[in-house]
This record gives sequence, C-alpha cells and structure tokens, in this order.
Amino acid sequence: MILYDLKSGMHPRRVRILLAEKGVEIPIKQVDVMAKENDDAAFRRINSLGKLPVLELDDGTILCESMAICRYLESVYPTPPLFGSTELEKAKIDMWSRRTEYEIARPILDAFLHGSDFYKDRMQQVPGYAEWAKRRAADGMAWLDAELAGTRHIGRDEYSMADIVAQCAFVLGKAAGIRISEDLPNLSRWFADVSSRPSARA
Ligand SMILES: N[C@@H](CCC(=O)N[C@@H](CS)C(=O)NCC(=O)O)C(=O)O
Repeated sequence: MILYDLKSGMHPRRVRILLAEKGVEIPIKQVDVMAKENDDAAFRRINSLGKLPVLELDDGTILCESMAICRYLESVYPTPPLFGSTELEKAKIDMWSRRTEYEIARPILDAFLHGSDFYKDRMQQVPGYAEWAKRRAADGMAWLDAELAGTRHIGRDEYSMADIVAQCAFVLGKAAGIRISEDLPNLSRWFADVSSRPSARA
C-alpha cells in the first residue's frame, strides 16, 4: 500500500490520523501541489479529479476519497474501531460524521477554497461565497458547542471518525481565518482534548 498525501490538506489528514490511532505505518508519498504535480497527466491517471488523498493497494487498485479510504483501512486494521462495532454504533458514527461534514467541514473548506491565495489560480473564486461560508461555519460551531455539552466526544464519549472529520476541519480553519471562539466552551474543551492526542500530530 502507498498513500499519496498532501501534508497540509484537510482530507489527507483524516487518513493519517486514522492510521496513527491504529498504530499503523504505511509508505507515504508527498505530492507537490505547489508545483501542480497533482494536476499533471501522470497523477490524473491515478485520480482523474487531481485530488489527495489517494491510496494505492499492492495489486494496483486505486482508492480515492478520504472517507472511502478510511473505511477500507478500518476493515484491514479494525483495532481500535473508529467507525463503530455494532450496527447501531456504525449508523450513529456515520450520522455524526455526515453532520460534521456538512455543518463544519464543508463551510470551512468553502471559506478556504473561495478565500485563500492557494486556490486563486486553481479555480474560480467567489469572495462573497467565502464570507457566507464563514457565517455558516460560525452557525455550525455554535450548534456543535451545544451538542458537546453532554458528551466528551462528538455524539458519544468515545473518540470516533466523526471527531477526526471535525478536528481536521478546524486545523484547516486556522488557514481560513476561522477559529473556535472562547465563547464556545464545550467546543474549545473538545478541540483541546482531541488536539492533545498523539495522533493529532500525524
Ligand atoms: N472529497 C475528497 C476531497 C479531496 C480534496 O479536496 N483534496 C484537496 C486537499 S484537502 C486537494 O487535493 N487539493 C489540491 C487541489 O485542489 O489542487 C476527499 O474526501 O478525499
């Protein structure tokens, strides 16, 4: 297996954290996005969308999409389970992963896509959309703060893939000028908690 990676990217970080939580090391190849290596013909043959992460299996099979890669790695390395063990746990973690994706990760990503210099000559930016996305992210953070009042982690006490989705979004948020306000004590406590895990440095 080899993981094609972008060290600063929100989606590749999900995969690295999941691997670190499981104590698994696999070969990692950094793709030079500054030099647009992800956009050249050779990489487009690996991922037609030119995005990271990509997991290449030993038989040459290519897996794109961070959540699909994480699910595959969970099946190969089931311990500790980050997608749940029982069917109900799995459904609940899926529910919270999707909620954090739509309410937190998507708006933060949109604020970065439409507001950062990095994407200036890579896509058509709509600055007003970046501003709207920041407001959406603020709403999402207030929502998540309230949800975290009763549990240590997102949707339950134990750490799961839903936490990874949100924590990677907040790391990107720093580059998009989005920070967790001290007025959100539950979210601040949760972020300090997940950031103190050794896997957060992956
Ligand atoms: N839905 C994809 C999104 C992948 C994605 O957007 N990756 C970004 C990094 S976080 C990327 O490769 N950006 C490089 C570019 O767009 O040039 C996933 O979950 O893997």
